Amino acid sequence: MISTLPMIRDPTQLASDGKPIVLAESYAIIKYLDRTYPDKPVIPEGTDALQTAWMKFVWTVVVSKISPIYLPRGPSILSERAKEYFIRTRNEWLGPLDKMCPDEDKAWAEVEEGFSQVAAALDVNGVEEGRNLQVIPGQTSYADFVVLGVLLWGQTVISQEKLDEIRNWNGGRWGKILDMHKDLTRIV
Ligand SMILES: N[C@@H](CCC(=O)N[C@@H](CS)C(=O)NCC(=O)O)C(=O)O
Repeated sequence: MISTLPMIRDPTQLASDGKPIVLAESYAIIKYLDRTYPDKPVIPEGTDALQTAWMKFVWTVVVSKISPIYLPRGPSILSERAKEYFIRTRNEWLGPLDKMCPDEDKAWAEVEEGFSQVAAALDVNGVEEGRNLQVIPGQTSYADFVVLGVLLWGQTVISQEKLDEIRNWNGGRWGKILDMHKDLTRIV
């Protein structure tokens, strides 16, 4: 049984029981999509270790710091039914949402420091011709989606003013990254 999001149902591919493929777990979903639709792989051949290590790095320095800011804002964008589920389960799993981020200014400072670490890691690619906007220059891959995911989550729960501030951190790096992927990241 599927119990987490993201999940996909692919009606064009049938499993051995004749039913459409249904999958959860982000990494399994990506591997499936790359295998089934190989035109634009998001995990280029031979880069699984790199992609996974990058995901863990961004998780440690940014996602773990920004989640206590984002999560308590989650209910504000949910329907009544989803809101009840979200608050109940997050309180149970993570502790009270309203006590998750006692000092927001301090939390944002840590997030900014985390983004700076990601920017510094990208700069190792070189800074010319947008080389520091992608983990693999010239090729959007899963590792880029990890950062984009954090920014898109922000678009749903924080103010435009704060988003603009983030876009401008590290010389406007995050705004450039969002803009270069705007066709992929439109929230519908
Ligand atoms: N390892 C899973 C984790 C996914 C996950 O934790 N998703 C959360 C939402 S962001 C979820 O569905 N939680 C279960 C719930 O809310 O009932 C993946 O990478 O897809």
